[in-house]
Amino acid sequence: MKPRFDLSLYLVTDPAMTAPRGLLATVAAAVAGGATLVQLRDKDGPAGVLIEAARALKAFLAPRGIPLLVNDRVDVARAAGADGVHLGQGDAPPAAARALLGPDAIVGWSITAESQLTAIDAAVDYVGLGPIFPTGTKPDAAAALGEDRFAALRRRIRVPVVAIGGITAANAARALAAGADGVAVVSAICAAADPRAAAHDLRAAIDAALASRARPR
Ligand code: TZP
Ligand code: MG
Repeated sequence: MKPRFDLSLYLVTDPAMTAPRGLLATVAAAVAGGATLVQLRDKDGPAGVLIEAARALKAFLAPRGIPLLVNDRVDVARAAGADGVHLGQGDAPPAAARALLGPDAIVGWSITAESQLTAIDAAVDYVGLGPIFPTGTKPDAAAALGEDRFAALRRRIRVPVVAIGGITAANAARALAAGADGVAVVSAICAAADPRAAAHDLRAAIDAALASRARPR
């Protein structure tokens, strides 16, 4: 069965930002603070290093019921027994990943523009939409969508959507108000002096925003 996944506070790791503390320690702190999903993202890591890192993360996360996804690398996800992949426009198409990983894998897909909406097919479990706000973390990121464009695109997507790009505890509620089901963050947790506290602050902002959205007006 496909594992249940909760997009509400999605940690995306960065090798340079997690280096001082260590990847596993940073992920553990984020989980203690309330992260619900983890993506191993390392654009330059050799396959062997990535597989080892993914295996260590999977061993930590699985007993806690938190799925592990791997950015870009279907081969690494498969070798490490990760729960799925997160793919972008330049990666293997979702249907190809699905064929390799099977029906139970979680397949995420990045969308940055309206022209990409038609490529969302049945293999896609959720969409990462962004950047919603300006970000310094991804130098080749498209220009920030802003909340209004984000909301307009989100309304045309039938699967769950996680917002990404420049999200912090201070603006997470705005991403959720624009229709996101959750927020994905890199620097707000990985570069924080205290990643657990940072995740906790995000968690509080998200929970408050989701609760106010659920309340009938
Ligand atoms: N994809 C779109 S923006 C982004 C990615 C991976 C980087 C988000 O990083 P941050 O530090 O949360 O702005
Ligand atoms: Mg990619």
